[in-house]
Amino acid sequence: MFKKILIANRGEIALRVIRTCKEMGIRTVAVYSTADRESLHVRFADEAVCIGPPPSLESYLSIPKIMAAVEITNADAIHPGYGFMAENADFAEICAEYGIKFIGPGPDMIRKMGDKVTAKETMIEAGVPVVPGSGGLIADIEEAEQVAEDIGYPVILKATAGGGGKGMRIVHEKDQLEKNWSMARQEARNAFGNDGIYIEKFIVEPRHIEVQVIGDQHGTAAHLSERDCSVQRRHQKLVEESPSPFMTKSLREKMGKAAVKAVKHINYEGVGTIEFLVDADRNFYFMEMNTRIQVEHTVTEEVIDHDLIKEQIKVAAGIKISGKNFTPKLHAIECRINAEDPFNDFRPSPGIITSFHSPKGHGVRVDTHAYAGYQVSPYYDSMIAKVICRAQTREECILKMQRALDEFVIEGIHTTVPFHKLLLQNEDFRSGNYHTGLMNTWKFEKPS
Ligand code: MV4
Repeated sequence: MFKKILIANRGEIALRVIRTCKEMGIRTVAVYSTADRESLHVRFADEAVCIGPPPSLESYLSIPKIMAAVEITNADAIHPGYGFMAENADFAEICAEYGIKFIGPGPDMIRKMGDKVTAKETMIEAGVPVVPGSGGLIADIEEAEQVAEDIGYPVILKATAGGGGKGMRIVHEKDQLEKNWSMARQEARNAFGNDGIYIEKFIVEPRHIEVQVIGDQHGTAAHLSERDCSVQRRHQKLVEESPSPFMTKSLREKMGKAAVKAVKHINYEGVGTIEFLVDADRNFYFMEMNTRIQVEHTVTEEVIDHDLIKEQIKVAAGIKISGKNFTPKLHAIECRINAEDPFNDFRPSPGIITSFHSPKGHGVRVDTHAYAGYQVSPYYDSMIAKVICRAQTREECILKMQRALDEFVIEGIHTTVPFHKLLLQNEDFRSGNYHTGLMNTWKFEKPS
């Protein structure tokens, strides 16, 4: 087992990883920018190294600075958390060159899944259903027209280097294709330095349902059931839950099997997520694979009652997964609390938290690095807390979340707490009858 893990991250996830390391008897190293001097991850780690000024490019995204921190502290592994270095194949490669274990899959796997066309081709090989489409990169507008004609409109143009919604264009009819084709290429070239585009049939009002997976270094793979992440706004998830209210026993079996087949086919090592689009008829299609621990892993932890960071570290250390019971027992919902004003287009609201009281009690978990007096920096992600509730049923879970959010006091900045209170009263959410279009059509207002 590792003796010392450097956590190349900040905020709640850095704290989350430190907690598990402590329980496993592993020493921890925090890295921090000058904006995070007063952060809890710095205080709770055994050692802490300042790696630069507030901008991420000069601190949390600087490979030389992180590797220098590894060197001076003698850490034998790096936990990347999510975001920042988590899906940076070059970083994983440099770790390997230095003999430092990157806690996650190898650089080749990160690259393979990071290129969406390659990922899709790999899933076709594995026998996992994918959205009908071009099956590869489109060379020119003539080919785009041919493919769109064959699969039928509406179609969606996606950048192979994209993901998470970046560089996508929906095309409803033939005479809009040429314009969108050149726009998609241009956008992809500017954003990723790679203008490779592929085409898919556009699935109308899909659900985003993802399956948590784990694979060890000995070829054993398991799925840890699903999460419904359909409540999103501009590709930012707001709420996640498990089980999905749209799930049936048979669909769970089919999606779980497909996810395990995918993991086994690629010989995946680590925790990961297979993202699916699910249409109204419960057809499911592979969308992307995330090769990292995700923000919403906590939802799965609550329903299966296992520490996923612990499983992730064990697998990275070469320990076999075996005999684990990963069946979901409860219902869990996570509300992401962001320092944003939900009544002002979710505008970021950095500043000092003057008062902070987090909810407590049975079935309530709050993962946060915030406290009274904490300064929310404008330099980083606006998520300041995750409230995760668990209960026997979805109905009880919603009631518990409402109670928890009513207890949450955060003063000095705007937060998304009032948004979540309204969402929990929304009829489509309450009935479980929602899809990824919810946030486009639902107009909510500030309560007076
Ligand atoms: C789609 C789609 C419909 N049809 N692909 C958005 C994020 C990126 N991972 C892929 N996305 C989508 N791909 C086809 N063929 C609809 C979306 C989509 C979406 C997906 C999941 C969650 C929220 C979404 C919001 C808008 C569009």
